[in-house]
Amino acid sequence: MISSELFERYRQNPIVTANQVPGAHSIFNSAVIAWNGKYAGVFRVDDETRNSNLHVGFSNDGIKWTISPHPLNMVDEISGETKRAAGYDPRITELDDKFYVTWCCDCFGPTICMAWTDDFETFHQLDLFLPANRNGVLFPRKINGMYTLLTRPTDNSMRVNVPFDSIFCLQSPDLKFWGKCRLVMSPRPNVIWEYVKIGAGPVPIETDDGWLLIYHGVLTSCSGNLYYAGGAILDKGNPWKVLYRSKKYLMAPSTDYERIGDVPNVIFPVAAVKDGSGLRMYYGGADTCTCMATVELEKLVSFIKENS
Ligand code: BMA
Repeated sequence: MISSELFERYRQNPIVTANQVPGAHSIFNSAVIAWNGKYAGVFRVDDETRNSNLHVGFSNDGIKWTISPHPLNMVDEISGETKRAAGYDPRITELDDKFYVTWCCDCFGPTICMAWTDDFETFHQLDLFLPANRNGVLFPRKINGMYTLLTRPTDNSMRVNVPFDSIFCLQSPDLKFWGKCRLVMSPRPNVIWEYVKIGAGPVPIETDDGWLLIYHGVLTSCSGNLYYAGGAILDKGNPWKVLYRSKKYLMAPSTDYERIGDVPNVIFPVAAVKDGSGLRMYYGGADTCTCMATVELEKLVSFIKENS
């Protein structure tokens, strides 16, 4: 038995597999957002050279997706050039009538990229963040007049274990100058499922209790890293202050599509979309496919508070 089964996995998971894009090796860790009464997404598509690209996708119901066969190009706001958006693990934030995509690319180690679009056709890329850095997640509104981003500083060891393990918060008046760096949270040594490292997952959701943050937590075992979903509530005005944080994980890899794949035993949450009183969480399964699970928002917040 895995956990309290707080989330209900979609029965026909995985919802997106490599078969949906010609030449794809895998499609996972992909971001989804409600858009114009439908859904839009930015998908991580690893190709047959094992490079990671971003592709846009559209869906009427958030479940059956049409994904562009072509990697996404971005207009670089600095140089004016159009170039392929190589990278991985995108998130999408709706903020001030625009959609901001944050993702990770390799530039002297992993770092965070950011771009905006208002039509999911043309994407305008902004400056890179300082490497090495991962899991950049932009809040969906300014906090005290400042754009606010969660991030995890890391080292430049690309895709292996990192000595930096904690989530930080940065603020900016203009999406260009970032500072006011604050530690949000570190792994808790006595909470085994997240003792190695943690990273922000979906864009935080504002609730009466504070910002709901779903994150990933990593446990290193004899057979490698296991990735779990965890949950915390952050203070609304001071999001670096953690009000509640569940000692129990929210979801653990347990199905075949989470346990078997390129990297086994991985649940990597990247998007959470409100659906009435519920939440749809989109996550990567075993670094291979894209999956969905649902939960009642109130139930999730209570679970985090009760297990804090
Ligand atoms: C992280 C990232 C993710 C991946 C996870 C599990 O470091 O590379 O893209 O899903 O590892 O392999």
